[in-house]
Amino acid sequence: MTMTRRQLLAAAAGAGFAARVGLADEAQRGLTINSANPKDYEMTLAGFSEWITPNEHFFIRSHHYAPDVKLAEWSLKVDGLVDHPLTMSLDDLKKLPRFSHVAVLECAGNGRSFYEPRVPGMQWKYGGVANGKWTGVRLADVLKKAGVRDTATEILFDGEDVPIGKMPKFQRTVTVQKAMNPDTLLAFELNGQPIPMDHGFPLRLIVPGWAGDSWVKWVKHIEVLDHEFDGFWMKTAYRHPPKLVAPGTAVPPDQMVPVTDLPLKSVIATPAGNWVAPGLVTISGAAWSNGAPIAGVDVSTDGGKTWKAAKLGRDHSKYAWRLWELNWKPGEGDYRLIARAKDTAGNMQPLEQQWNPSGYLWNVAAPKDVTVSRTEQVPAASNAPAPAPELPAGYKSACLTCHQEDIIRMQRLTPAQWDRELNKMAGWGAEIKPDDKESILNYLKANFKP
Ligand SMILES: Nc1nc2c(c(=O)[nH]1)N[C@H]1C(S)=C(S)[C@@H](COP(=O)(O)O)O[C@H]1N2
Ligand SMILES: [Mo]
Repeated sequence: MTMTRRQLLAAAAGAGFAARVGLADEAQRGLTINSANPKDYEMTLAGFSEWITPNEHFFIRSHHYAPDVKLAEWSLKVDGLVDHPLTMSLDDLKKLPRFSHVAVLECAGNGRSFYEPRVPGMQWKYGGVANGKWTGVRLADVLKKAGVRDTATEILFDGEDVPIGKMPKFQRTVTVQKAMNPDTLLAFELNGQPIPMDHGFPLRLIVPGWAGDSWVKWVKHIEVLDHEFDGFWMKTAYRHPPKLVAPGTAVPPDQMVPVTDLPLKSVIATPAGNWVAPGLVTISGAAWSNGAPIAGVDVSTDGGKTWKAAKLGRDHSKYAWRLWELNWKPGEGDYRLIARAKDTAGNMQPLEQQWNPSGYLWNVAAPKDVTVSRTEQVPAASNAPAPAPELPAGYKSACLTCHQEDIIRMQRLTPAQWDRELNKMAGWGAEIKPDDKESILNYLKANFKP
């Protein structure tokens, strides 16, 4: 593939950033670095042209720093409401029957950056998602071996990652019903390789059809409960309102429900940019759901007035994404592309996005504007680096000891949202001296606004 001048410039800019922060490796992997550490790496649009996402292109979402798990010291404990508490090595687990699924792993917050009004959190664009082949054993087989009691209602999973500062530990539960579903796995392989460390080596939970927050990485402890677990990541985070709320509404967590199923969605992978030369153009991408079969993807090149059915890719599997493409022969002009997935139950991808307070499950059929012309359209360059503002006192020690400025810069919040964020961070252990608080807040509000 030959690169356009713009792609070359983008690649060069990426390499420069990578060299500065010592991440040549990841930049070469073709991931966009949202946060260098803890790692939040986004898959690029090119990823939606491959049915199986190779391990090195797989997005990463870690709330804490990745642990360095040593297999020799690792074991899985299963206890709580069971007749026979278990301690299992990876070899013990591998003696159970093996199963594989090609399944989409998508972060609940994927697409959050497109919400209006804006929502704090990782500002994902399209690439907080990937499609991999997961191999492991059925969670149900492990639970049956332990003898789950009838009173069990949910199963708690605990990973090896160590919280940053005073952040709550990443612990999540799934219902007994979903845990016993034969498709729910404890996986030790991704695409035929041991699960890479960033993705949960040596064992992670695979909950096909559900958003990524349930796919606990580095699993070392499974506890069977007969009550609702009340940890932060279940009772406060990863919840959304059960019915429509007006954009911008604050909804108390106890009036929301946990995020579970992935919504029906498609993403346009090509054309990747906003300019193409006239001639034959392939409009292509990927579509997925919570496991409901994709019936088709309709594509419009006139902003939704008329639609044509795309050709679906050959490869498919219940929880996997389906590639699709449509050949298009446009003349010069301005076009608005929209791809809209539908499933066999008759559901259609929405043309308007419903808003929710944490910006989860963004799945609108997003319009993409493309100019077709013989001469390349280069967007007005905003290349001049903005002069670096002077950092307020105490900012580095309060904010940049746990993470870099990348994750702050991307938020672009209102003053009220920055007030709440800084209080949240103080609660999570950021050491903000009372005298420094106001100047830090002013700095955030002035430099990272919507
Ligand atoms: N132990 C642990 N498991 C975790 C997380 C985490 O921070 N710690 N992040 C979750 C979230 S929010 C997502 S979207 C997926 C991301 O998986 P990946 O990094 O393999 O892409 O892992 C989930 N499992
Ligand atoms: Mo996530």
